[in-house]
Amino acid sequence: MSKSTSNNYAVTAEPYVFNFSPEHTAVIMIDMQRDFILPGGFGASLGNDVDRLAATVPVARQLLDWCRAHGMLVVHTKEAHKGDLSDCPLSKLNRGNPTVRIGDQSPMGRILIDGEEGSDFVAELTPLPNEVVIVKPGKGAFYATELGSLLQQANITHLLFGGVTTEVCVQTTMREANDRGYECLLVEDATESYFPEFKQSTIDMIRAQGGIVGWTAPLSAILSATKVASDDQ
Ligand code: C5J
Repeated sequence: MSKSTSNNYAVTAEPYVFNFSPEHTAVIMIDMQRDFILPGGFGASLGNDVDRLAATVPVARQLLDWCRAHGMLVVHTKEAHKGDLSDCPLSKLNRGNPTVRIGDQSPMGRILIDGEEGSDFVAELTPLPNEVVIVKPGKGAFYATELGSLLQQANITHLLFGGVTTEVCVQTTMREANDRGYECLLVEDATESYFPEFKQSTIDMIRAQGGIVGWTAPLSAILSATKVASDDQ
């Protein structure tokens, strides 16, 4: 294989510097859907303060814009089910004995059903036509989706993560990716939880023990990442 020189980026991160090449890196924006972020959606119906999540939207947008400007593969995921709920296990449907269930009517259509208003992305984070959208029935984005084969085909080795919620779908997907050999970085202010202490614990867990799941850094560290020339095999 011929050798070419490409630009890598070195990001000041925890637990140590994270190096990546945009060519082999994808950004995965997890579940920035109205049902989790806007009043009247699923998250709000469970009694959560959705404003916490809404505050990450501009940061997530800046992250996407940086990645777009650097020609990176952009992947958006959405947690959504088929209208007949055939991909929603009963355990998920009934967990917590909720008054409002997945598939029920809400002010934004049927909750977490693909194609309904609430299952769609918030306006600021609408995918561009050339970007990938993964519809996932689980918390992890690799489970029962085409994400793994798609990343392999695109020669992706590194992943940047943002999205909601930190300790549920973001962390689950990051752990799935870590087990599959990807070098993963969570962008701390591009992710949020309904529970601030869960967000902090997740960040701590990810970067503990020398980065047992991966790295974390704020968006500012990505924006000010140092360019370093490297030999690309
Ligand atoms: C949840 C998610 N929290 N996207 N989904 O149920 O994290």
